[in-house]
Amino acid sequence: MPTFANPVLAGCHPDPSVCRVGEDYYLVTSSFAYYPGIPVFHSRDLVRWRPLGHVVHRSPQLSLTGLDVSDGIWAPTIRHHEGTFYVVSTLARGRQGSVTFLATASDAAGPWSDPVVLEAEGIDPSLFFDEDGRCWFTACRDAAHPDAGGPGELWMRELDLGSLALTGPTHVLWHGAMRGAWVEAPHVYRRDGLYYLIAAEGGTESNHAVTAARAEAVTGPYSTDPRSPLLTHRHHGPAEPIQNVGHVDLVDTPAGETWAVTLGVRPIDGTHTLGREVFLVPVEWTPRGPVFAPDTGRVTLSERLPAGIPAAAGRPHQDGPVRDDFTGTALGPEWNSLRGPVDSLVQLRPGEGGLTIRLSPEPLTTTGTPAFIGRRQQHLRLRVSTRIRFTATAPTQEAGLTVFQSHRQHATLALTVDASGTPHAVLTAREAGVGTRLAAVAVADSEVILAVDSDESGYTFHVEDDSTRTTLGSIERPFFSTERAGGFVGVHIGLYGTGSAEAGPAEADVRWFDYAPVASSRG
Ligand code: 6LW
Repeated sequence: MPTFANPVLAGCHPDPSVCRVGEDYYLVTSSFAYYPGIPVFHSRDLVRWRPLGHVVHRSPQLSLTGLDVSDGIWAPTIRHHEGTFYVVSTLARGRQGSVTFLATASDAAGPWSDPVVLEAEGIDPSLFFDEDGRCWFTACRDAAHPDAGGPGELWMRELDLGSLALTGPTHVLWHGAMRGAWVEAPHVYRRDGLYYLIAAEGGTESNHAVTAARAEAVTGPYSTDPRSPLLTHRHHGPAEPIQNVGHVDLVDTPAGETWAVTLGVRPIDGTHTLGREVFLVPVEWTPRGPVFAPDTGRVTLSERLPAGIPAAAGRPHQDGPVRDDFTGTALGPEWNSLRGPVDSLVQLRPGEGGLTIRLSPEPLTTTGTPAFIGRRQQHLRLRVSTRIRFTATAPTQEAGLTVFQSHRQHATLALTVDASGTPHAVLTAREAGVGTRLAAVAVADSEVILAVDSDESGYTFHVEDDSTRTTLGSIERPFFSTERAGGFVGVHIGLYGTGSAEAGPAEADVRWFDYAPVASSRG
């Protein structure tokens, strides 16, 4: 039986939502404080996903300034109805608290509309288009209900498609199946005349689970599916390669099957660094409701291909080009900045190739927009390297590579100068905001290769000039894990440049950036 490899989208892509239009599937994920926001992917087979664009791609569609990297844009839902794509999402923990918004587009690649703010409390919004053409908005919020077994409450209101405003009464739908746990990530589906409300419970960590309820009318009353949880790895033990599964969205295929996308993580010895990734799971509808992974009862690293999909879809993914020499007219879709665009700080050199990084006084340690671009780490075994030319004029100027978990937790391998003006490459680790200089080596040339090797044990940093290669040191992998750093994101690896205002303007030239996966059974 032809199979494919899970995850279908590796690296930090949590809270997946999927819809189908004819033969085409579209998927969105959370993007937190990274910019552009809400990546949109396209697929014809549910297995191979290609980046298409972003929903939040113009500034200032939404302001992410001042936010922790794990706050910001959470859990979008994508739907398509009569020629229009709809995405609803929340800007969580922003300056005005949590703000729920809706954006529309006729082409999922964009341009997307400016966000329309919805008067909606809570997070994890979703839309359900019923057969009569009415559109129902659901989300989860703090419960203030005597029946609530936990802090979460799923609620619903109608969305008026003309005015794009919520209208009519609020319907309280459900408080979950697992007493005491927060219920979130609701999506409504209609099957054989019944409405199914599928949610996540237990939190996005090891107790994560999929639960369900159903009703005869879209607004309820919903009764709990007694089989809940319908999918969880919470009891599978630490040897299970995929953990924390939950937060599903379902899609029907043209061949008549149903599949779910779910988030999950691949820990090693109890910690994960790549973030929550997207896994694909078969679903079978029965008179009692959906059955997830009917053959195995679990999300697996190898899964049968959806019906009607050619075996070629299951072959190992062709990774994108290893080398980015920045010869395009824009940065590729894999590149992100923090909390807003960096057009004035990180610039392509048209015609010539390469990248200019203008050092910014904003360091990586704040919640602003530093001169930084990074891409998700999607492979555990990996070599990232960059050829960079930079001559600092003061020790407060630095430019180089960063392995970035958050503004409090990251490592930098930077070109700078010491107090006597001698050029150095310096490896620094920052944990909980406290920086520790781990190693420094004098460099003879202003142009060097900075490199980092990642594997199961950690990250090892090197500097190379034309004649020598020096290893500065290693940082153990758990240092960058979500378990240690907290929050909701995985590692980004990228380029940055920072310098104090007194040191004056300075630029670093990046010739190229390589992202080279190393063959590994773990992907
Ligand atoms: C997401 C919610 C969650 O909105 O994490 O723990 C949030 N639960 O479902 C961010 O991914």
